[in-house]
Amino acid sequence: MQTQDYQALDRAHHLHPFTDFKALGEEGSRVVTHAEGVYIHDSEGNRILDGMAGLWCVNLGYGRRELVEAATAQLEQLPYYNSFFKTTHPPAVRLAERLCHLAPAHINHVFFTGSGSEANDTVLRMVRRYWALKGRPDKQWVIGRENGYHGSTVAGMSLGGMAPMHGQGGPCVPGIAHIRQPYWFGEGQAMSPEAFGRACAAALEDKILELGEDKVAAFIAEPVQGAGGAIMPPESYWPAVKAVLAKYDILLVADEVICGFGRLGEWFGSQHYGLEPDLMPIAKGLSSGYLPIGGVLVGDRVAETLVEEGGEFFHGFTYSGHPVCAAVALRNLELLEAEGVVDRVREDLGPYLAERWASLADHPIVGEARSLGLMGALELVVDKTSGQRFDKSLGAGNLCRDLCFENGLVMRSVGDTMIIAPPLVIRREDIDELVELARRALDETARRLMHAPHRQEEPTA
Ligand code: PXG
Repeated sequence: MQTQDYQALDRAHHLHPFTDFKALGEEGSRVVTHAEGVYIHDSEGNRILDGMAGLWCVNLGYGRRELVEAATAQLEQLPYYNSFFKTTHPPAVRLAERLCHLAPAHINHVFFTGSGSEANDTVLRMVRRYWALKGRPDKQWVIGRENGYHGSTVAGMSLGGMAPMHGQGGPCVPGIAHIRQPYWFGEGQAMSPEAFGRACAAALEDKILELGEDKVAAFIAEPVQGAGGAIMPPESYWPAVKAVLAKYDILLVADEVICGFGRLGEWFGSQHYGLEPDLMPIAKGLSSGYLPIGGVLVGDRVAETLVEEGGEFFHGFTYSGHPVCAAVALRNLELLEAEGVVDRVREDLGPYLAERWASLADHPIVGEARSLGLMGALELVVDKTSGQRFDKSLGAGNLCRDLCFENGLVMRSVGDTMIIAPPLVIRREDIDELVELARRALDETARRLMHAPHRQEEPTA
């Protein structure tokens, strides 16, 4: 089949996630056919540097034989069995043990799911169950953040703070509230980053008092917001949030679906910020995306109550701890460990990316270049000194993303924020290439937009 044949069938039958179906049908999808290392290849013969590790997940890069062999061996041995009704199987047991070994010392249990969204559905049920068992069934509210992302199931999107998602197919799950995000570049520049971080934590306390200080079960947040725009909070933010949660005895859920498994140079993003979460939803990098698997890592406080006082927890999925997915995840963790990938991100690749990425800050349409570990963002602006954004109608971010793709780089856009999160096995020379390709796309974006009429947004009052 040729590209056009795939596109015609795709248009006729395939409804893509997060997609304007009609617009895609008119344009035609890009057909990705194979991949190797940090590169994907399309049906037109283009080789493209994957600056997004698929969708923040292919941490070990493409084409790892070891993962293929782990899957094949397990498919032959036991392709499926469940872990309901008092049964288990070796891959689930071994993966559970390995995960708890890698997790912080106070985390010794895991509940498996098929995805990050299912992990967050599990979180919502588990925190409410925990407080009910503690004799405090009034502690029901969960606080999330505007522009946070926790998945696309009904509970996942309700916990997340993506307004366009809330606007479709509602109403959301009751008992979930949101507070402002610690996005200094976008919302906090009237203050110093440190003062802004504290103000965002104060918003958490205000919300708790508004809902009732005895009524809040948990706070859920990504250590660094991923889908919201690679937003690293000011250093003052997490310590202040932790203090508020301790004051009102509220559980912390650190959503590690993106930050986990080395992205920020630690096994879990929580460790970078010194968080001690009660629950950590995981997915994506757990299997480097080779097969779908997720879970919730459960700290001792919650686990002991569920185990000792719980009786049956009426929750679970057909594919909870799927043996083939678990075998691949286990092998993935072994390889990340054996190859020292996480340490290399922290000690070498993260600092190297930080230095090279920061070099883009001098570009005329870049208002900020930030990174942590192997996650980076660029803020596109029409005027560097004022930080003024391009007029929304110009779609600067999407234009830049499309130009990247045409020039051999996957860089994602969230509004006018450009994002990278490459495979963790990227080498220094690939980072050089990535930065070079990004600069070329910025040049071309600037060339096209600087001549466009209405290039800047009307200042708001
Ligand atoms: N939590 C976080 C922090 C995520 O980033 C999920 C939960 C849900 O995981 P599943 O496996 O159910 O998709 C995610 C997923 C994007 C993008 O465009 C990000 C995600 C998914 C799809 C697109 O950045 N993150």
